[in-house]
Amino acid sequence: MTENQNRLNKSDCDVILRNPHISSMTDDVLYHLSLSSGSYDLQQMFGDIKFVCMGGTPKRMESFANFIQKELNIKLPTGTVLDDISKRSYRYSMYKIGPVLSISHGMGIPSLSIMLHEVIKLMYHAKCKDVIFIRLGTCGGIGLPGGTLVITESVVDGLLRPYLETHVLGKTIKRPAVLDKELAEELMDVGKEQLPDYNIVMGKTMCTYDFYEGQGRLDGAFCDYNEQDKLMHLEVLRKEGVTNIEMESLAFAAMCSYAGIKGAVVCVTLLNRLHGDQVSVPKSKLEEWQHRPQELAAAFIKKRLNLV
Ligand code: R2B
Ligand code: URA
Repeated sequence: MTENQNRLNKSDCDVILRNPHISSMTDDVLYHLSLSSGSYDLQQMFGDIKFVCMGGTPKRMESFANFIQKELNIKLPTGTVLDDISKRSYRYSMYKIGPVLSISHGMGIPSLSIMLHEVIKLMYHAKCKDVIFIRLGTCGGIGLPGGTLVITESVVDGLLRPYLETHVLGKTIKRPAVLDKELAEELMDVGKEQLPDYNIVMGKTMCTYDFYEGQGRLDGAFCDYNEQDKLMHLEVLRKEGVTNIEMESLAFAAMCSYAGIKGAVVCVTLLNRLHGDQVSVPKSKLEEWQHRPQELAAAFIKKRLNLV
């Protein structure tokens, strides 16, 4: 099926749903979001979404929801608080604040990919147009101090390959992990202008399937290499231009790109991996750093909405 056949009528939606089965389903259960197309008017509920912001933990995405609500000056009915739309799933948490959806994706590619399948379908059912997806995350820096904001320019896997390799019907398939360059540059410009006190860089993000051995740490339950092996490996990564390591960007970039959605990844470094492995920053500092990607996203959204 061609891209044009899959792309809905432009006036309806511009997400590419590469699945011919969905349009004939009378009820599509978005099980992990606790929503369904048969029981809810998804277009009425979500049709105005323009920005889907996601991050690992339910708490962080709740705090982003509250933050963006204040930043966009969106009033809630007196005496009410933001509601977690997906609370009945006990999997992800999701908040809608005007044109912004704030949603958690858990840790790692499998968790993110389940959520993205359902959110991409949600965009399709809701007939959303011109939606931008942004991952707001944490990472380990390569030669960058803690607190640095890294806007991902390109993504590679643990073998430095720029695509997501996944298994479908017993076959290995490869999907290019591509992010929108112009969006990344726009985020960089907004960051330089609005957040001049923060160290902000654009770089190559390595996405791994594990936090410990997968990222060459010496402090996992297993370690069959020594410190010199680890440092040599990190040095190879640094020479290849890798600026940071995290665990979701590969699937995020591959899935956004395959669905025709502009995607960006903004992560804050929690440590410089050339200096250590343990994340041991004090809680208050950690919270302050984790807020930085949210501040950049808020500044970007306000600019796009002509609120600054
Ligand atoms: C960054 O932090 C998490 C691991 O601690 C993981 O979700 C990631 O990408
Ligand atoms: N998240 C990661 O995946 N790696 C780090 O080193 C820190 C946060």
